[in-house]
Amino acid sequence: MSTDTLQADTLAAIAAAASPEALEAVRVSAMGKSGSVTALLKTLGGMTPEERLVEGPRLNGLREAITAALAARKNELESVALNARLVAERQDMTLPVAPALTGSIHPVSQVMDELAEIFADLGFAVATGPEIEDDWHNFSALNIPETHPARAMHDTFYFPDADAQGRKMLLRTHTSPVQIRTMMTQKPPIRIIAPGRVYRSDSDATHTPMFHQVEGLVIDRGVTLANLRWTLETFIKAFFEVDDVSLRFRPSYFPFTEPSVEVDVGYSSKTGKPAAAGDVDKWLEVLGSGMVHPRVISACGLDPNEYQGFAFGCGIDRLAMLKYGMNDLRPFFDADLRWLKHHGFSAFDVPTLSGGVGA
Ligand code: 2NL
Repeated sequence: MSTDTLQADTLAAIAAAASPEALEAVRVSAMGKSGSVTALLKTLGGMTPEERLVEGPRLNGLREAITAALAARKNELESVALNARLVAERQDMTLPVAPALTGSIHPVSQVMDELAEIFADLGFAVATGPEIEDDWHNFSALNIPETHPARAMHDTFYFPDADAQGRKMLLRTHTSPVQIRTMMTQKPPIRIIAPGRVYRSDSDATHTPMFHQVEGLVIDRGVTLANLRWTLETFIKAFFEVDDVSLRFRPSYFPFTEPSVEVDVGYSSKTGKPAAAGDVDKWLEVLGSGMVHPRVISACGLDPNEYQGFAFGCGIDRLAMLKYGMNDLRPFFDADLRWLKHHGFSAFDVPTLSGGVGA
C-alpha cells in the first residue's frame, strides 16, 4: 500500500471513529507495536542513506499527521461526551429537596440567627473577631488584673510561646475582645452584638471546653442603666416569644462593668416558659450585664466623661437549652445525627420578626 493511501485510509478511519474505544482501536492498528505505520517506520532501518533522505521526511510526516488527527479526534469525542453528560445530568433547581438528603440547622446556629434578627431590629450590628487573642484584648483592656483568678492556667488555654511581638497568646475566654477591638476602631455611637466560640479549661455536664457566647455593647453619650433595662427586657420577650416577663435585676460584680447586674428570668414550670409575675414559681439566671467600667472605655482610647455604655453577656448554649428544652450540654458537641435530627431545625425555618424568631 502506498504511503498516501495508508495516510488517507487512516485519517478516514480516525474521522469515522464514533467512540473513544473505536478511536483507540484505530490508534493501535496504525501506531501500535505491530501497527501499519509502525511497520513502515521500521523499514527505514533497511534503506540506503539516499532512500532514507527521501523516505524519512515522508514517513515522519505521515506519523505526525496521524498523531495530530488522533489527538484532535480524541478532543472532539471528549467534548461530545461531556456535552451529552451535561444535558443528561441537568438538575432542576426548582424541584423540592428530597427530605432524606436535607441536613438540619444546629440549635446553636438557630439561636445565633434568632439573636442577630432580634438585635438587628434594635439597631445592633453583628461583630466578629479572632478566637486566638492576646492577653491585652482578652484581659487587661477589660480591667482584669494580672492576679485575677480568670487568668489562672486552669481556666484559660494559653499558647506555650509568645507571638512575634512578645504578646502572650490564648484562646479567648469570652467575646469581649471583639467589643474592645470595635471600640478602638469605630466611633460611637456603637451598637453591636458579638456571638461566637469561646474556650475555657472546664468540662462536666454543664461545662464544655468550647462553648458559645453572645455579648452586646452600646456606647454613646448619655447612656444609662434604664437603657440597659429596656434593651434586655425587649430582647428577652422577643427571644422567648412571650408578651410579658418578670425580670429580677440583682447587683453583682464583674471587673469590666460598674455597677454590675445579673438578670434572672421568672419562669413557670407549668408552661416551661418565662412568665408574668403571678405565674412565676422559679427564677433562672440568664444574663450578666452592667454599665461599662470607665477604665475599659479609657483603655479603648475614648473619654469616659464623654461616653458611657452598657454591656451584657450570656451563654448561647444555655439560651438554646432554656428555649428548646434540652437538659444536657454535652450532646451539643457530639455530632450525633439522631440528636441533630430530633433537636435540629429545617434550613427553611429562617427566624423573622413577623413570623416569629423560633421555628
Ligand atoms: C456573663 C457576663 C458580661 C460583659 C459581659 C463587657 C464587654 C465589654 C465591656 C464591658 Cl467590652 N462588659 N461584657 C459585661 C457584663 C457581663 O457577661 O455572665 N457572661 C456569661
